[in-house]
Amino acid sequence: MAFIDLSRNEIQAKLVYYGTGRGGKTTNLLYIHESMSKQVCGKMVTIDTKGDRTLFFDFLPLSVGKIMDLSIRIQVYTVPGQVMYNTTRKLVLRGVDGVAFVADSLRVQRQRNIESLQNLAENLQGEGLNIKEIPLVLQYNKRDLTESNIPLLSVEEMEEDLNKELRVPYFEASAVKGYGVYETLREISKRTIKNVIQKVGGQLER
Ligand SMILES: Nc1nc2c(ncn2[C@@H]2O[C@H](COP(=O)(O)OP(=O)(O)OP(=O)(O)O)[C@@H](O)[C@H]2O)c(=O)[nH]1
Ligand SMILES: [Mg+2]
Repeated sequence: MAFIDLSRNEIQAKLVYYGTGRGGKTTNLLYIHESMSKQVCGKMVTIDTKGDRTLFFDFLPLSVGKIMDLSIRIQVYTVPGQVMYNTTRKLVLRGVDGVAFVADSLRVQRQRNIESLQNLAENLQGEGLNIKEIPLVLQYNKRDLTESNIPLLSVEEMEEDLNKELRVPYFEASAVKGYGVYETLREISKRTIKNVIQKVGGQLER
């Protein structure tokens, strides 16, 4: 939940990486954690995993600079993508300010991507939020596999499946190689902070 702490001159916002199981949410955070300077990026906490499956969530705190003397802190979370962990996803989504939706480019995951986005819309609605209004970006992950023999969805197909109505920015990415990871984070952070400042500003004026 976004809030302003005037005693510490700080704004905090919550960002959630959402998407189907094994899509690459945790890998995005690991890449950010390994490659960002320690001044920006705090300690990554991973709560409960089984192999590479997130069972609860990952958490990464970022300090991304200042706006008008206020330090901007972003708390980044991932949800467990596996269908059966919906209760946990709802918990992690509580108080969310912005979402990066990580879609898996593997063709076999086509329906799961669509279902996961629908699940996001439903869970946001449960929080009183509208997927068409919340800061949101899409990431089409695993694009490095275009050079393999594994059947992938084209970007046009993913746009048709996921972004036809939303019309939000999308990024082609490879979380393992690191491309598209920062672009995704930068855009969703920018949108989220802008939104939070509007919300917080509105609260201060009241
Ligand atoms: N080739 C390739 N593999 C990737 C990429 N991103 C993630 N992976 C692999 O996909 C698997 C799942 O990645 P995770 O980051 O754990 O996926 P997740 O979305 O956190 O999955 P859950 O925790 O189950 O929701 C791992 O073996 C990763 O190494 C990518 O961009 N390219
Ligand atoms: Mg994970």
